[in-house]
Amino acid sequence: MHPSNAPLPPTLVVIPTYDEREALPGTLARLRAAVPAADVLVVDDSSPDGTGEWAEAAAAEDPSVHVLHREGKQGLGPAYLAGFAWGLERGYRQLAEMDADASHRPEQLPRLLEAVRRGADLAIGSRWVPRGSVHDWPLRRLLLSRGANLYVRALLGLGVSDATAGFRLFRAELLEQLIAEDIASQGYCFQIDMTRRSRDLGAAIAEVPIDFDERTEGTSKMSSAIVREALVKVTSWGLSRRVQGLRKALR
Ligand SMILES: Nc1nc2c(ncn2[C@@H]2O[C@H](COP(=O)(O)OP(=O)(O)OP(=O)(O)O)[C@@H](O)[C@H]2O)c(=O)[nH]1
Ligand SMILES: [Mg+2]
Repeated sequence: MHPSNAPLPPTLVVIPTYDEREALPGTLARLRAAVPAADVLVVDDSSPDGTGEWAEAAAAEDPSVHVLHREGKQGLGPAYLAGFAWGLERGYRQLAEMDADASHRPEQLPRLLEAVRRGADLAIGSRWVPRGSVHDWPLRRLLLSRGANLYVRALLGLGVSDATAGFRLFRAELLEQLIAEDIASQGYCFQIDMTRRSRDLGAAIAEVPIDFDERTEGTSKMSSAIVREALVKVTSWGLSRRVQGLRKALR
């Protein structure tokens, strides 16, 4: 736990939203109560259900809440990159990723804060380490997440159990280097891509166990296109890694 008397470095929690009008109010209230010292940036892709307008009203009431509006649904990756750029420009020293649908428990954000306080450059809230868990997920999603992580592990050897996790905290210095790179991944693949690049930059990556709850409000944005993107990119990164390894061995 983050000791409540220790001052928190300027911290921004970035929450991407698309049609999360039902889920966002509860998530935001829990987050503000759990870690009142952290600021929040909602990055909304012009949700048709009015999430952006609701977030705007919340920001007018609470100076710690901010909103970035983007034109049309452009994917999770671009939303995060825009949110990170916004936060880094404003001098935040650590920046978190969190879903709007309360799948990530805001009350467990202190675990990530503590891991970075202890020296990690990137803390990942992980479902697939001891004491990590998933609640109420259908078998299909469990198999997809487990299978994706095993595939990533076999091809990329990241040494991370939950490379697709979306509950994370980055130290600003690492994020500055990452966003200077050309990151084109859009869906889940964005999380794998950020992990891979962090590893290549020599970052200290820590996984902390979290409880992941199935969303109870709103609808999933998960799609077959998102799975396809991850499969194609992870395969091509894995192959080029093998080719590079072979080239080195033949030199
Ligand atoms: N700004 C923005 N946010 C997005 C986009 N796609 C998804 N999100 C948000 O990203 C977060 C994760 O998306 P989810 O739909 O919960 O995806 P998921 O967790 O894989 O799917 P479920 O487990 O079924 O909830 C949520 O807060 C979404 O609202 C997008 O294109 N733009
Ligand atoms: Mg979700």
